[in-house]
Amino acid sequence: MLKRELKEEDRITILSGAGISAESGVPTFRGKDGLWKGYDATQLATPQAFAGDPEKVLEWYVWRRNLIGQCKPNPAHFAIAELEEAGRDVVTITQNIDNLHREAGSRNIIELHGNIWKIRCSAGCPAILDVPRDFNPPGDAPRECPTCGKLLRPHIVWFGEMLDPADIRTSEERLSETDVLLIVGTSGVVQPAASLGYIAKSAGAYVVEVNIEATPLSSMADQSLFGAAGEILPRVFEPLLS
Ligand code: BV8
Repeated sequence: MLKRELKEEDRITILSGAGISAESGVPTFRGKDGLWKGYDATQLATPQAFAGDPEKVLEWYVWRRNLIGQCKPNPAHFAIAELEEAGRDVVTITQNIDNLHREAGSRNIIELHGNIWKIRCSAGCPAILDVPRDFNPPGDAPRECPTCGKLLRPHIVWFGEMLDPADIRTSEERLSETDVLLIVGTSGVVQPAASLGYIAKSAGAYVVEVNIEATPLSSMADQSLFGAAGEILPRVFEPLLS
């Protein structure tokens, strides 16, 4: 499968996007089903949308939690988790907020854009709260900050918001010492996540893109594997899992 043989001592990094969860039933952002409940994510996943109509944004996340709550990890998520469980040096840097890498068993995860099952105070109180999976009504979440009473918001990086500098730093450090980078299921459009792959490339990593189609990142990749992540990843990692 890979032109470069995977070695047991390889430091492997995965940079994943919405496409790795497509086979789990989570809509992608820019694919054919890319509209979330008819909304353009870039119009609703913004601090301005939340400031202007918080109820509409919160209701959209309730709808998304309900949908994502019914989705299960697919063989792509499990293949990465199995590598980690086999003791390989694997880190997953994901743009996804669906928690499916964790639910598949991965633990070395950097969630660049947050997690849909976490909420935090919209006025800046430090606590990050978990949204109970069995909340009633399903998918909904507590509304008031227990500290200050202000509205709670998803612990998610919206468009126009900075990523956590610690996540960026940790990602950059990892990518600068990565032997093999797999860029899986991302259209390479959203910044600064889309540019992270270049750090590994310039540090000498072997870069593999896994996608159903070419993207702006394809020209940087040493090898492009076209197809569904759920079919490709188990085959790519098979030599390290047998
Ligand atoms: C910021 C949470 C700056 C929300 C998300 C240059 C530099 C810096 C910023 C910018 C810049 N240019 C533009 C910007 C602004 C913006 C941006 O990038 N806009 C885009 C639309 C052009 N970036 C930001 O706003 C970021 N913030 O940089 O702040 C700043 C500076 C100073 C002060 C203040 C701020 C924040 C971006 C984070 C946004 N939040 N998610 C939510 O989900 O509710 S991003 C969102 O898009 C998701 O996280 C998603 O993962 C991500 C990226 O999309 P993809 O994952 O790639 O998904 P997509 O649908 O596009 O593609 C799916 C791919 O999978 C396709 O290629 C498809 O072919 C493939 N596929 C499908 N099925 C399969 C498959 N592959 C394999 N197998 C399959 N089965």
